[in-house]
Amino acid sequence: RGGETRVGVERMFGLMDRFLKSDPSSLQKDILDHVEYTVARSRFSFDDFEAYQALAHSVRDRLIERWHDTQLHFKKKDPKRIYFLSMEFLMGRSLSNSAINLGIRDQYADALKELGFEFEVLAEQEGDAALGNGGLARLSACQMDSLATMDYPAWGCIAMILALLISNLLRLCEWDSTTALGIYGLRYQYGLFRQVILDGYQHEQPDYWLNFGNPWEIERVHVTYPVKFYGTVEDENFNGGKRKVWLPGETVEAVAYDNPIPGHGTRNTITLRLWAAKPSDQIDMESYNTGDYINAVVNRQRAETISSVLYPDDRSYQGKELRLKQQYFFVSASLQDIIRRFKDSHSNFDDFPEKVALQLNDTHPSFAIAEVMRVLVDEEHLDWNRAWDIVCKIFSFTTHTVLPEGLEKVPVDLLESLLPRHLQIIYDINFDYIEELKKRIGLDYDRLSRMSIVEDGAIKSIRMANLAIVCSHTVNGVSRVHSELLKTRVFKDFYELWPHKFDYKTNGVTQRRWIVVSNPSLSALISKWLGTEAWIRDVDLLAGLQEQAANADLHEEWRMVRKVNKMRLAEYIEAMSGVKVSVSAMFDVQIKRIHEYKRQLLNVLGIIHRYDCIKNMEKSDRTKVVPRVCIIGGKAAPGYEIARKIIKLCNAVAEKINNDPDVGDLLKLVFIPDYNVSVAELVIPGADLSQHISTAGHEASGTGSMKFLMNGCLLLATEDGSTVEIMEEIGKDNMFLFGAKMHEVPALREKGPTLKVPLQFARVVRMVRDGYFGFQDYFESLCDKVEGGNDFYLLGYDFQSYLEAQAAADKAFVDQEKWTRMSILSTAGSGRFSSDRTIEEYAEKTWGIEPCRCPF
Ligand code: H53
Repeated sequence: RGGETRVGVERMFGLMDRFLKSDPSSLQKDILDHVEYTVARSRFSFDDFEAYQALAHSVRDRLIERWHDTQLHFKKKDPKRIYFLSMEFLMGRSLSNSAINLGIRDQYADALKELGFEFEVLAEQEGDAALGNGGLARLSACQMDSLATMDYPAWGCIAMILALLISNLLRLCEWDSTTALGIYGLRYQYGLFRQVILDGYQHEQPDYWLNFGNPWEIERVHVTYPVKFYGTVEDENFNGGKRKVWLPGETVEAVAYDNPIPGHGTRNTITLRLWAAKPSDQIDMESYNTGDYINAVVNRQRAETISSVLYPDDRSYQGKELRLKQQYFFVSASLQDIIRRFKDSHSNFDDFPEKVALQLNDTHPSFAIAEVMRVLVDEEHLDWNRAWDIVCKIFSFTTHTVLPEGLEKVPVDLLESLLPRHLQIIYDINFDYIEELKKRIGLDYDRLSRMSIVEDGAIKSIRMANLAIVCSHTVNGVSRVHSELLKTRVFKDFYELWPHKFDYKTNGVTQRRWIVVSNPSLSALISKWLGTEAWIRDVDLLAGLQEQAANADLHEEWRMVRKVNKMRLAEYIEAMSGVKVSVSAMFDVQIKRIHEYKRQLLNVLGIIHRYDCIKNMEKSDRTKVVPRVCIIGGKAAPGYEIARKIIKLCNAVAEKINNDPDVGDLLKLVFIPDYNVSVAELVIPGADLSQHISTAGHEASGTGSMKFLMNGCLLLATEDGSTVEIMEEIGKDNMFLFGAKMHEVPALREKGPTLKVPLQFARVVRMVRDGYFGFQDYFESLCDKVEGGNDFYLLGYDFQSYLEAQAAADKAFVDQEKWTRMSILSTAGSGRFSSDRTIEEYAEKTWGIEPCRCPF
């Protein structure tokens, strides 16, 4: 057989072109072949969508080619493996990003032109992959781009047969699908809901994003694992003693879907492996034998619901069983994959901590801790202490929030029925840990109870963050101030006990997506003025623009690029909302999830104030007003009433202002529906000013600010999360800062109703209360939230300084030279906020991995 295989391999290898060609006619042929054989349309008759599908498959072929090479290289080198576990990824579209990272976007554009198609137009045909809610999910996507670009070893389970054959031929070591970094997630069938605005209210529609197929994923029918739930735990005799055995009641199959993620300027192409739930192969003979065939099939089918829908609330976890099932399903499948791979080349677990590191992206995958213990103790029969020692060496944990409702708690009742063995394990971990704790801190029962993994109370729960902290060697926040808050408030008790565990990694975003893909003309301008494209991989080079910040020629070109982006955005606004806006007005943008702490309401009340001022000023004075187009976008979690009301208020105010002839082009307000990654790619390059106005001490980081900064948009911001560090990079004078500082907030809150608020604030709230914008009853509770001592997020207190910051922005905008200089300095100072830097910090300080560049 060996001989036969060798001959076969040589024949096969002889037939293979080493690399697919990327000259225009090869690309054209490829695309047309895909039209004919993949999309199954005639090459003489296909529309834009079909052309997109063919194009995507042609790009995918090239991705797969590099992906194979990367995996073989990693296999040969066998470096340390880091596994990144995240329940959410917001990938957006893939076509442009992939073609640019592969370095063949322009070749495709030329090839398509001759066929009568525009690359850009086809790229628009792609829907967003929205397998996540907000900042955390988009951050994960940016981090993947950096991991690939910086050549960090990332795994993939490639077309194994071919890989085996090639590795035989090349006399590489045996292929065992060894991988070096795994990024795992869930393949939700329904992504984040689509937001439709009807009469100003948010309505949610399901996002069945797979309806039109997904050319970027590869289904791995042979990579499946059983995931078990429910059942009972029994004692069993073992080696003269007893041991626990879990007898699960339900089994669901996890199937892998691999998504190749290309780096930029490198052949390295890594894998995002997403799990989908499928009915298990195990047949419930009982039901079939009793003749209940239909019900048996229907019950099996229900398994798929586990991965069917993404939870649309990114911070309050209401102890829903399905959510818990998703978490465990994800964790169990990923760990089976990881452990199987490890065992393929190791006969025991001695080297596990040297070969495997597990990154918990927020608390969502924290059940991985209990699951590793369960597998090591119950299945691999390791002694408890040895298993615990391994667990403490492999986990690291990133927390993304300071909000108490963001810290997950899982009701014990629920866990007891769904994962009875895991509950026992968590109790056992907690018992040992509390005993140890008593030795360290004595019998301080208050503190012991605060630090316990198990929370006693009306609803007994497991505190997932405590579990993650106890078992991780490193716990990091996502900005410096966030980390300070963790140390001094949220996790103070833990920090005092284990100061060495805590550090911070300031978030970053990828300049490939947020400048190169979304703002190609700015990208070209930057390369021209820096004389190199090297900044795309080495973003610190952007600092070179500082020297040119006063150059009149650059100013002119910079303004031209910004104007064209604004025109593109203005067209979109008109198409979406029917509102015509003037591009000479200042485009003032706030796009993010709607949340009270992010204070979209402060923005709307500020707009009402501006409107009120215009209405009440002498006609002759109106010429002094700096025209504004205020743009707000974002989704509210479906059950979050106040957030929904903020959306409605925004639309009600827009309706009034946009139809008021007194105001004309001086003020417009637009609510952009269905905010997502693609919309952000359009809006951010066209923004002059962007708002990041959370109550200080509430935004762990905020990454939107970084995207605007890179694009030369000025920031109007409170000192919170990332904006503090942005201020340190570009200087206070290049931003419009306002508001209470983080350390002032608690004392201000104490004042309650005695806290002084400016008259203008009372006046604008009164306008809403009095029904000036209609819907008086509906808005009443919204107004109550910010008055009468209820103003938890300090809108009233910050209002005055907010208006002053807005006035400063107006003044600066009038001086276009000053504004352009500030804009250039913003881009020039954005280098620190690249996810390349963040990932390098994780790799060096937390994971201990090194780049592993594919040499081909
Ligand atoms: O994570 C972002 C931060 C942002 C924070 C956000 C986040 C979620 O998107 C979801 C859950 C959660 O606990 C935190 O709100 O400040 O920039 C990435 O770190």
